[in-house]
Amino acid sequence: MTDFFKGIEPIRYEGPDSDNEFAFRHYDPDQVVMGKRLEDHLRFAVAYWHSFAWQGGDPFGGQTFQRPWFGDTMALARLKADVAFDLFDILGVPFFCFHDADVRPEGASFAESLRNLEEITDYFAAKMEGRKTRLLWGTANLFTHRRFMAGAATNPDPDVFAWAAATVKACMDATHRLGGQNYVLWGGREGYETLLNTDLGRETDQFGRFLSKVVDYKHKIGFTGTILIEPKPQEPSKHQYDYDVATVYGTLKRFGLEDEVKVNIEQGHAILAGHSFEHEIALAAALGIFGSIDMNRNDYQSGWDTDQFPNNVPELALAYYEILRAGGFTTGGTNFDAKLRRQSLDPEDLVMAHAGAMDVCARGLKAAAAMLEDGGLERARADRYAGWDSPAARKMLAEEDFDAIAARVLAGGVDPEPRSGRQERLENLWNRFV
Ligand code: XLS
Ligand code: NI
Ligand code: NI
Repeated sequence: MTDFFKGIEPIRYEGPDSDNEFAFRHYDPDQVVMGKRLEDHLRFAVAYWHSFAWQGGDPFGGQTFQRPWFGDTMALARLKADVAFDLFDILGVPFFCFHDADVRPEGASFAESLRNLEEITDYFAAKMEGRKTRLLWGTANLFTHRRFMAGAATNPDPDVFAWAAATVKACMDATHRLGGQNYVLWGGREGYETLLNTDLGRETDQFGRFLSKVVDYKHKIGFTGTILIEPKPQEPSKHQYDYDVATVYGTLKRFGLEDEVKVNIEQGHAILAGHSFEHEIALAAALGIFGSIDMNRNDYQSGWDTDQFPNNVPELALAYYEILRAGGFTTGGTNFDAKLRRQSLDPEDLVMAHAGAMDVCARGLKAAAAMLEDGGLERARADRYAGWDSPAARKMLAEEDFDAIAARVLAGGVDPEPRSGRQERLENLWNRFV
């Protein structure tokens, strides 16, 4: 153990009445809910970038955090890994996630960056031995360096496409080597700043070709994890091509990849796209592409991606309700793609931000499970659509053309009677569990 978190013991479950700041009040990893341990339901992951690489800057000011591992050497990258695994141990999280740029210094050439990544990958592999922490997903940072300012796969310059492809190959190799359960593509720069200089058709074609190559490479190396796209409507691009779940599904269908690629849905991105988190999850589940979640909220007033730790149990109850209805996570999990506020300087802040977020998620999931077990919402939903169970209704959907349907309506056998949607009653029901 390093001395960064000195004096902080591993966080344990002490129950709702505990006043120990360094304890879980709701997250008991071994508690069985709907036949599964909470740890196996929630599958928490710590995001390396916000917790260990981000320095606290905002558009008006630079670094606020002073961490002993900040700097561009391999020795500091190893120290960063040591501290990161200390945090994983303190929290008892089963997973973490990283980008290449979070974990290794950028080299003077592609080859040097690759060597650095491979060295750190070996270092991670050694640290993971004898530990429970696994890799939820790996990904490539194709947005920070200036070479990616006009996109990666969608760049007007084929050399950038090539650089991006070689980078994703390296990150998929690292993810595969570490037994990662998913590989994520978030295309922050895959979009445009102005249509005046953009060939939209060409760029989206390029994106499809790139994605097909990702899938081909996955099969070539025998990676059995899930390829995930993380939708976001904008920021940093003015318009991002992976706008939301519906848009991503359209792209996957267009390139015949809907059985190969799923989505990683981030709460803050859903809000930026004008949706609720549960909407995005429910739609992905309905389309058969639900994969994983990034569990970080936006500020509802600010209109950008503030990446805050979750703290709203009723909202999370609805999100986990949709996840449980869809059968729960398979390879996915709950990744805290969340960062401290830039004034939260202390090592304790990093621990308590995660511990509190894990408690909030546990409360949300338990409420969701209770709502499902109660069955009231599902009964009301089934009742609302019950008319479609009749043989006549099924026949209409499957076989009848407009002439046949119109003939039945004209013959007087059809006379719809409006029924209450019962929204307030259903909201009252939800409120009973949160
Ligand atoms: C940025 C994204 C990013 C992805 C990983 O808004 O959320 O952090 O999760 O590249
Ligand atoms: Ni994210
Ligand atoms: Ni985000």
